[in-house]
Amino acid sequence: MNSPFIYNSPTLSVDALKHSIAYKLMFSIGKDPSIANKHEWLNATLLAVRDRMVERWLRSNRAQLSQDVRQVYYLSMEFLLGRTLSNALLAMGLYDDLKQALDDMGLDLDELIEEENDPGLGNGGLGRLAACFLDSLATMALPGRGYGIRYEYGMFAQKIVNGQQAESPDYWLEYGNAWEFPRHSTRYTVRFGGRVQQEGSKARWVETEEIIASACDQIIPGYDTDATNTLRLWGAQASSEINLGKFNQGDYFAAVEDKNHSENVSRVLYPDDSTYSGRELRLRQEYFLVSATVQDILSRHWMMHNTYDNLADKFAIHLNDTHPVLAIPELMRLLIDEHKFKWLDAWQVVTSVFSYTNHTLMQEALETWPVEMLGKILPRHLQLIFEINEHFLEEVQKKFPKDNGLLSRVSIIDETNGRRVRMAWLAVVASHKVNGVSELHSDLMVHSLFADFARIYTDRFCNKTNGVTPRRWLALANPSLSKVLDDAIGKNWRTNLSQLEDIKPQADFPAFVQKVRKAKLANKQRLAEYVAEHLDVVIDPEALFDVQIKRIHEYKRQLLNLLHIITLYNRIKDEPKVKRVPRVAIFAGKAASAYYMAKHIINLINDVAAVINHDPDMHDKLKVVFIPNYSVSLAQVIIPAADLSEQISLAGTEASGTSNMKFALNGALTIGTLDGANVEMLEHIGEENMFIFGNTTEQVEALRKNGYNPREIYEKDEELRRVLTQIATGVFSPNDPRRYGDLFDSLVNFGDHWQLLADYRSYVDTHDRVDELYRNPDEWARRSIINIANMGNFSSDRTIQEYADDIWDIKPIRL
Ligand code: 26V
Repeated sequence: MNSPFIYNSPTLSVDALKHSIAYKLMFSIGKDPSIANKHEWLNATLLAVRDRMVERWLRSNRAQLSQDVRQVYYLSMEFLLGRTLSNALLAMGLYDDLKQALDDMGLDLDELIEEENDPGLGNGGLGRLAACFLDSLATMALPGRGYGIRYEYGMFAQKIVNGQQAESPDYWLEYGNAWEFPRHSTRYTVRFGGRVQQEGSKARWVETEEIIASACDQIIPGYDTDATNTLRLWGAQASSEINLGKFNQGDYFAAVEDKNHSENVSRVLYPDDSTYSGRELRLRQEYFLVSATVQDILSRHWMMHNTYDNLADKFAIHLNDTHPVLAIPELMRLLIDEHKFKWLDAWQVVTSVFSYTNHTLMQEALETWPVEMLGKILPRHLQLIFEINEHFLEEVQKKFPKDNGLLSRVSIIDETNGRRVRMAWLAVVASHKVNGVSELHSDLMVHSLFADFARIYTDRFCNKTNGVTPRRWLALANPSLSKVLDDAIGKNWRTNLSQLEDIKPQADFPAFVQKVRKAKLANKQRLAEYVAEHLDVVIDPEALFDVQIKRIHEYKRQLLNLLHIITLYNRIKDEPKVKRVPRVAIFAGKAASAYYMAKHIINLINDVAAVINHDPDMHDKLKVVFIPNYSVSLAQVIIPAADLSEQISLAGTEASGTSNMKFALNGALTIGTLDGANVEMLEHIGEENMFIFGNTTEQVEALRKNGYNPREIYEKDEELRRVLTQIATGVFSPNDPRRYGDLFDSLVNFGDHWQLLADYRSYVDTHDRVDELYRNPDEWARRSIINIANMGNFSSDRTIQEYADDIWDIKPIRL
């Protein structure tokens, strides 16, 4: 390693960077450059880069304070940020200088970038959306802050052992987190338990257990602007370090037990996005987030305005799903109990500041808490929720005196189900706007889950179709394609994605088409290298890369994808000599650890992969890979390499999807159902440029209603019958032939809840059309370009602009 003090390429910025990195290494990390390891160099680099963001940050914050604009607080239990270094370099235009600086010091920037950990502080779509939103807010200079929890352990790490998912803890803080600013003096007490003491009309919440929430800030840089935002994450600290009583009695372990109990609140992310678990620790986490956040919001407001009279003018609070819904009674409590508000005045504030996004209609993911548990952990909040409910039901009764069942259906307290608090109902009642995340989803929302509420509140519900940030999902993830785009239309698409339309005319120019194809090939090579290195499977970059990466869920139907792959396997087996389009089927995704079926599907994918990849007849025709430990960083490698994007959920079940957008933006063609945002993508991209198949939401519902007979389909479709029989009889699990008998049963004998069999034939036939098109590479590339060109609408900048205008009423700050 060269000495950091030999400067041999002196541009000002490069020199300054070298100096700062060496300085950080020695004086912040305390390491001699001659013996520092790569994590220490990485941390020194992160700190040097961070310094360069701080100035912008301070300036932004100062501007925000002085302009005294209304701002939004985005509350989310999850933020899936992905790696930060590369994004910060992109935002500040520092990549080339830093590359040079590190090169001069004998270090490779790209290697360091890969060394940074990827904080998995989210489950999937909802958490990643929150991260895209922060990026857009910052880039558009919109005044907003994210609030979340600083989990010590993120989403578990996934390994595949004997074809099965194995989970291990993800301690993402192993080498520290250079990006964060611990705010040791921004601390709030969060209370639990105790009881409510009534003193006349005044309620006092007493005898509580206390935990300290301590703030950690991270800078969210905007792209190519001085504007930045802040993500504030709360960590739990025990209110007293050790129990002195027990300590003095010599019981040291018992003395620290209480401390552990308190700090468990921010220990680990709940890695389950499929079923709502009703665990007390989860409830404590949710309250921990919102109590600290609402206290912080009020204290900041007081600092700026010295009054609480103008709360609703100055901020909006957004609830990312129902997980932070306790912010509603928490704000009520603080206003009434601590700041002497009258009930109705407090309610007035609440209903003007809150808004809520629904991200799923799936019954099993909807949060409801037992009244008894809420009463035990948050007695005062339960009382307030009852009061809110009373006021609300009274209003409904007045408005719809004749509708008999209505009151019990809309009551925030579900009396039919062992008395539970319906968090989504509370969110709807208290928010001035409620949105879904795609047109189809928003529509279904007001016709199913919230149908009664849509009658009560006629202008509360709206749609905000999701989007993704082009900075991470095109500029960072796909430098090869970005370069082609830059050469063709300039660089401004990064902040104005609609400009991609300007490449449309070029779709007919062979030179441009060749460039796009070359970029795709480079990305496929990059992925092939990753797969060779990590899975020891050789895949051909010329083959069709057919990709499904997302959480493993029955409704997302990875199993349908697999049925098609086995169909192909059989066709090749039957006619090994026939020339075919070579395919690589690529899967990645985690299954919640208690979700038996999802884990079983992972097992089957790997078993099928083992058989196919070892069969000489399949050689060069078909390969299957399951890439373990899916993450944001992996997505950035896989998505740009995809030819075909699998978006095949049962119509009416995927609220929006966002990887569908990332794939198309990177030039993959979509095979998909008319579900979530696929529907709107179709409107923009055009039928000829997508592969749409399967039943529509209406057809799905009709089948559900009028009786659906999967066995009949199984018996009539010969190819399908063969595939299912193979699965059931152990063709892919010869050592354990009954292993997948239950999967067979669930499809053929137990109703096929997700209607895979109903869509199988149209799916397989559509895949045949995919093959057909892939045989014509220029035409494929042309359609891929049309896809890219039409993705302008799906930037999260567009989404955030709509939230800003229609929900939050916020305007950019001037810098
Ligand atoms: C659900 C639950 C259930 C209770 C326990 C904890 C927990 C944590 C996360 C979730 C997430 C379910 C909602 C979700 O992620 N929805 C996804 O949101 C994306 C962004 O709007 C959307 O694109 C996906 O279609 C939707 O599935």
